[in-house]
Amino acid sequence: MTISRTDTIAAVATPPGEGAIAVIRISGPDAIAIGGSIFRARSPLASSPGFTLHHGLIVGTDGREVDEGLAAVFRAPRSYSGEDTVEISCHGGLFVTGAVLNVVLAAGARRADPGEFTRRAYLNGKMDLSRAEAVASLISSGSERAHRASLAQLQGRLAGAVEELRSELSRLCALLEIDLDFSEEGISVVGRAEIERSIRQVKERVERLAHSFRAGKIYRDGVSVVIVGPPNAGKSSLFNALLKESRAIVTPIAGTTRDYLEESLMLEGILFRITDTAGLRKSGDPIESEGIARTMKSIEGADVVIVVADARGGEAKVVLESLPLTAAQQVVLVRNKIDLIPGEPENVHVANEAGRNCIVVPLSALTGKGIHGLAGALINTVGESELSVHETVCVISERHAESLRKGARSLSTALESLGTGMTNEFVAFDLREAVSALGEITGGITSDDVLNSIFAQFCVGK
Ligand SMILES: Nc1nc2c(ncn2[C@@H]2O[C@H](COP(=O)(O)OP(=O)(O)O)[C@@H](O)[C@H]2O)c(=O)[nH]1
Ligand SMILES: [Mg+2]
Repeated sequence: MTISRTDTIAAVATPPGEGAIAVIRISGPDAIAIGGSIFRARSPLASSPGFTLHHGLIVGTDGREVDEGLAAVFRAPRSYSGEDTVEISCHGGLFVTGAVLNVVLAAGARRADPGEFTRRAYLNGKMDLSRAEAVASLISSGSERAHRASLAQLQGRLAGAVEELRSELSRLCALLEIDLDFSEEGISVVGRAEIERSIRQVKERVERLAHSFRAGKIYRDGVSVVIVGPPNAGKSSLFNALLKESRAIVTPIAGTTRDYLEESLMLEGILFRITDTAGLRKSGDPIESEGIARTMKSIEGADVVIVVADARGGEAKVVLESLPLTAAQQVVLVRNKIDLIPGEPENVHVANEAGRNCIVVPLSALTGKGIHGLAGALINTVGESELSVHETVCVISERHAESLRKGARSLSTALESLGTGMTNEFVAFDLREAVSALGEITGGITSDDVLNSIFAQFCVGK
């Protein structure tokens, strides 16, 4: 992808489909000339000041009228992208928006790449990189917490925290360098103990930010939960009871759920992606075997595995032993069908089964008794610290987390250098490495490859 910053781009900024209105965005040096050439209004766009709204007709280069609408004029640098911009609001419909966009393209604009408006906003200094990325994550937020974390990032909370740490490190660097100048005369103005304490403090904060990505990832991607167990244990019934709708087919014939179904469940503002799977048993039926193979595959990517078994039998342990579980995965053991066991206690508890600590939830998927306890158990798998980090800044991008980790590593090296009595030069070098690692979060990236991979995640028109 070659990006020229001097051409004029256009795209439909609203999602495809039918709606009351759609917005076609034009940005670049010729935006107002191009917009003006296809928009017939009482006062021409070309001579209109910024922040003005015009009613008129959208007309093709051949003079044919395409739609009636509104055009908003923004003049550089006071626009989203920092360039001259025209936003045409027309009627929302697949055909009409496509027709208006074609008229704009025929008048000289180029079709925008995904995220190109935001990329220009970044390159024009309208927003730092972390805020530009927050735009994409805000748009794709699927849960309240993802939304909250993205909005905080968009408002510059992460950028603010990172800039504070960078400026503290730069200050320490300067101190070390001043000392370097004086050291030839054998005078030391900087207490190394004091520098060490400050570096340690910054390192702790950097690590805490990096660590917040554990929660950030959960906010962003949700928690993936897989329901497994022998046929007829009541997996699909449980799936339905959890989602309170009959999405999965429930039948008394063993082996009905051959593929798997995924649905989303929102608990405490966190997205749980729940998958119902085929029963686990040796099967001669090739379709069912395929389902079982898929079950095993979906277990691999799961954060939480719910093992469902009939409370009257002892299958849970056997199933648990047969699963390819990792240490990081959490297991919830559902003892189902307690409606068939009179007097069965329904308290959620932790027990050791097949050598693992599991949360045991007795319930009845049929009557709904105990389902509430399962929802509570799912929330508990997320962990107290992950649920409470929204009080502070939360990192929601792998790229940011990696830069923070890189910064923390440089700070460790700096502390080592200090500890082993290396000269200030070495310590200052490591600090500068940390400053540049943290700088990658907010900007300082000009490499096209990195920028391309960041903005490729955007939708067209943003
Ligand atoms: N009595 C009782 N029957 C249940 C319960 N949960 C599921 N069932 C029944 O068990 C059978 C198998 O259920 P299903 O959800 O299809 O099991 P799956 O094969 O594990 O997906 C169906 O007849 C359900 O009605 C329960 O909690 N109590
Ligand atoms: Mg089923």
